[in-house]
Amino acid sequence: MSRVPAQPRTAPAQTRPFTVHGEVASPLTLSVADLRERWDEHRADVTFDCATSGPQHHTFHGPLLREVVGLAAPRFDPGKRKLRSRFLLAVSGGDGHRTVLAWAEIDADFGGCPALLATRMDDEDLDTAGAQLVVPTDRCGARYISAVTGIWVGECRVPGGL
Ligand SMILES: Nc1nc2c(c(=O)[nH]1)N[C@H]1C(S)=C(S)[C@@H](COP(=O)(O)O)O[C@H]1N2
Ligand SMILES: [Mo]
Repeated sequence: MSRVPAQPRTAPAQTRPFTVHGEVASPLTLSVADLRERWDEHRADVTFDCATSGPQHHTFHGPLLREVVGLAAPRFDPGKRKLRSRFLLAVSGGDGHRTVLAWAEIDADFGGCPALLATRMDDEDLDTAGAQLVVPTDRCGARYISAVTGIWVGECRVPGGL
């Protein structure tokens, strides 16, 4: 009886890490494995509507976006709610799709949205695909950015204004 040679044990393929950068004291470079290991895992059962393919249902797992971005320490005084409410997050995917959230949407003192950076979608770990932004309070799917490559954090400035 011939023996099938054992498959070499290789670590699962990983995408490039993504960055949390901008007006932050401690910029971060994180893999999906880092997200899994360094923060508490939350779960979101969501249904969102896609303009082209209709309602989509998924179960996501991953850390809260506000906890991950919090570790990068956005350059606001955490005790000053009005200053926190000026901050924006721009989340980019590898294909150029991008979106913005206000920090206040996810801040527990404001909108309190439990947005996730998912490490798992349904039965699939996202180490190969890349982390996915999950905005459970959104009715439509456009902000569920897949294969996240970067999160820019910074203060909203009004062009030409005070
Ligand atoms: N990187 C990236 N993420 C994306 C998009 C995209 O074009 N690029 N499309 C969004 C839109 S419009 C929808 S409806 C959902 C679709 O998610 P699904 O492919 O899991 O159904 O992904 C979102 N995330
Ligand atoms: Mo969509």
